[in-house]
Amino acid sequence: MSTSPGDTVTLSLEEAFDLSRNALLGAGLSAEQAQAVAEVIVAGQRDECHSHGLYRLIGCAHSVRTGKVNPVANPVVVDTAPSIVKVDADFGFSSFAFNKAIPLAAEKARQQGLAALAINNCFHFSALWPEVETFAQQGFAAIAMTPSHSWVAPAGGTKPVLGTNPFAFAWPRPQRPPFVFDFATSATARGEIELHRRAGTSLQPGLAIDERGIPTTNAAEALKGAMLTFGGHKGSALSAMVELLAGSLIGDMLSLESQEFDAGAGAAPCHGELLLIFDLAKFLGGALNDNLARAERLFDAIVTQGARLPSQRRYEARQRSRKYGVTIPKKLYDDLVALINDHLETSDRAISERT
Ligand code: NDP
Ligand code: PYC
Repeated sequence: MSTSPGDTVTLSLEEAFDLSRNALLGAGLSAEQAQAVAEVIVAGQRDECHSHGLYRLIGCAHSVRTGKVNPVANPVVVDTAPSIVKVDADFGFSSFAFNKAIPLAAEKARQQGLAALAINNCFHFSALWPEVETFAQQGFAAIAMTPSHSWVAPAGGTKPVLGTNPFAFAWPRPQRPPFVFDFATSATARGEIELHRRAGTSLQPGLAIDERGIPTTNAAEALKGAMLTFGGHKGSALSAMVELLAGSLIGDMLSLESQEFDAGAGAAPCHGELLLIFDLAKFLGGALNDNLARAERLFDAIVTQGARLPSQRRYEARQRSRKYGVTIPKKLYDDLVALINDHLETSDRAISERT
């Protein structure tokens, strides 16, 4: 670990993982769940997706402390239909349940050509790209989507109804990392606004309105008011689709219901997630390689004019982080150490009260 005069701390990926795992174990998560959650958080920080990196540990610990998250969740994978897998996350964090369901979902996609994986009853705080990327690394194309809490006003409205509802896609590429995009259907992720609030910086215009429905660039006001969708009515409709497919279709909570279930506790959203996994070989048979090559033509036509592919920044950040470690604000590092120390003090006190 090293500190710099610029008030930042640099950690190796191993140190970042140990810090995360210790914070999660200290919060009371089982070893298996802490492992799965630490992995997704460190992956976010490693790829410089700051809104879903180490800062999320604070929210995870809080979510466990509220008593809502099941710290010893035991996800159960259910073979629901020839092309449908469901996993009941047992009110633990989604990543743990997702990991358990990967093998059956991949097997079904290979058999049927297309498989749906529904995660139910999960607390969800993470980025979706690690999940679609996992499937693309096995040669599949994949889509993922999930609701959140009702923080976002529909286009033309001022009251929060929709979640920030991310949508992610991955496409496998021969001898290259997959093509991946992953974004909220709100104009930005709520995590970005929370990072602005922590840093005391202003938002770009067009992201949110305050409680009176007036546009604001003040992060605290935006968090109290409503976020806006990206692309106006287009983001609004996509967001509603996410509510329907990753909520109603899989028998789980809408963002509105997740917010009600939270009842002011401030825990991570609790709902479901839907993934669709496509087996290219099953779709294309002997034409697989030709069509992968046609896809490469598309990517070439994008990058040769100077545009970049989504995920390119992330892959570059990944290389950097592997070499130099990850850099976070010193305030965040101090908050995380304080989180671990608080847990240690609480458990010391509990032991001395018992003896
Ligand atoms: P952004 O608006 O930053 O968009 C991210 C996507 O767009 C990435 O795939 C990114 O690639 C790509 N991108 C950005 N700029 C360009 C460009 N100039 N050219 C091409 N591609 C570009 O993300 P959001 O703030 O909307 O979301 C951030 C994260 O928050 C997501 O990972 C999402 O899953 C997560 N999230 C999770 C929620 C949950 O409920 N679990 C809710 C909402 C969001 P690259 O990464 O390479 O820059
Ligand atoms: O950043 O919008 C967000 C978010 C919601 C749940 C997890 N991340």
